[in-house]
Amino acid sequence: MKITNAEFIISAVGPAQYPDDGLPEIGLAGRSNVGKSSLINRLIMRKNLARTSSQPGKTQQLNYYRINEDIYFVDVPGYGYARVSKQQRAAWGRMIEAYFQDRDTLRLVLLVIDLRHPPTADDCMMYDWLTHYGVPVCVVATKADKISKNHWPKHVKQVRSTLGLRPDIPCVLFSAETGQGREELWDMIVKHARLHDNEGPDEIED
Ligand SMILES: Nc1nc2c(ncn2[C@@H]2O[C@H](COP(=O)(O)OP(=O)(O)OP(=O)(O)O)[C@@H](O)[C@H]2O)c(=O)[nH]1
Ligand SMILES: [Mg+2]
Repeated sequence: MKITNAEFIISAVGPAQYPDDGLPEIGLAGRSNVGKSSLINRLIMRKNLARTSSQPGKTQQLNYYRINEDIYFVDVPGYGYARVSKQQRAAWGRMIEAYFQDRDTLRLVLLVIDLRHPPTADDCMMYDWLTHYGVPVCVVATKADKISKNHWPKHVKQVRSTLGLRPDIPCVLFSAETGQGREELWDMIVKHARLHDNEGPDEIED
């Protein structure tokens, strides 16, 4: 994928602030600090467009990035961070539920998991929830650079079995550090975003 343009659009706290131009969206879900923002930066080859932090739990809004005037990446606040209040957690839950459940332009959710460790109970809950609502999911097992290559298959197997991944749900190995998995992920994204394009009502072919 050739990136000609990538820009930050808005930090949205609710539906009223979501863009209304109908472009397809790819959502990023995953534990706090797992590497969602780093993944976006690597996909679009920008060092720091999506804000990354060493302070987990900092992303509290839905951050919209528009790529090539074609598609949005939506960086969703991470879950499972212990040091947030009950009220914050409840507000987070309402916000992401409203987004994942009701957003018509959402084409695919990249569920980002740390390849090094078995998925947490929160990861499993998120996977179950997304599939329950029929949201197309691609699991991305990131930080692959942190473990040696010969251990990858064992870890991928663990991710698949702990989440109880359906065979038709892909699990892509990724590293924001090395760029591994970038092409595979773009193929997935293009496929899902184009599905919508091809079905769009005003698609005229000659
Ligand atoms: N080695 C390595 N480090 C990574 C990778 N991806 C992310 N990191 C590091 O992990 C930390 C968290 O990354 P972020 O991208 O900010 O994580 P996040 O999921 O966006 O975090 P929140 O916004 O708090 O939910 C940073 O220090 C990154 O540099 C990776 O593929 N390999
Ligand atoms: Mg982030």
